[in-house]
Amino acid sequence: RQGIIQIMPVQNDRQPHSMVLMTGLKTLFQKQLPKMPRDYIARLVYDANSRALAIVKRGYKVVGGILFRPFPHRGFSEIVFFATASVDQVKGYGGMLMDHYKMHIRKAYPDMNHFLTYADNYAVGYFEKQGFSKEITLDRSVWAGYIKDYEGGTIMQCTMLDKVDYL
Ligand code: 1VU
Repeated sequence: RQGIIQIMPVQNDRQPHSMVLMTGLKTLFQKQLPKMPRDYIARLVYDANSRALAIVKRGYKVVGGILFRPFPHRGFSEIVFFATASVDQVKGYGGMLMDHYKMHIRKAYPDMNHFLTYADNYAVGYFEKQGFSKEITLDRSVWAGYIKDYEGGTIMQCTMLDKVDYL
């Protein structure tokens, strides 16, 4: 199984394997997002309302991850944390993970077409490449008070089009 990479859905269901992957995600985000308070990252990773996809090597080693909070009744999902491990950056893992996330949302929540995120300023270019824009077309009343507001971040939106097959 050496070198095998999988993308696995993760949530706090108290299963031992999920705990291993959540700890891996927490460690990854704490390392890659050093400006975020460590306990804040831990709290959100283990939160029962958080969902994640992890890029996993050999069944347990987390080398990339996306943590998100779906709001199905509001039609959007917030991307809370997104990172790949330093040694694995610029290998296409980030793009692969974002594509997989879009596909995952389309399957799990067919009526959810919007993603919002507070991007770190230096990651804005990256998110633009993944289809995000600084132009927020979703009405403020839909998301205000739901998503986490970060100082020094730029709010960005991505909208999936019905006619595009992300699956
Ligand atoms: O497709 P191309 O080859 O043309 O481009 C690549 C890559 O060159 C480009 N890219 C960027 N472009 C502009 N600004 C950047 N900062 C940037 N980083 C990469 O994007 C294309 C895809 O690259 P990739 O699929 O190889 O992506 P990585 O695996 O390198 O992952 C990118 C991230 C940003 C996730 C990675 O560099 C990382 O973990 N950085 C540290 C943590 C971070 O900044 N995360 C985002 C913070 S915002 C947040 O968490 C709230 C959501």
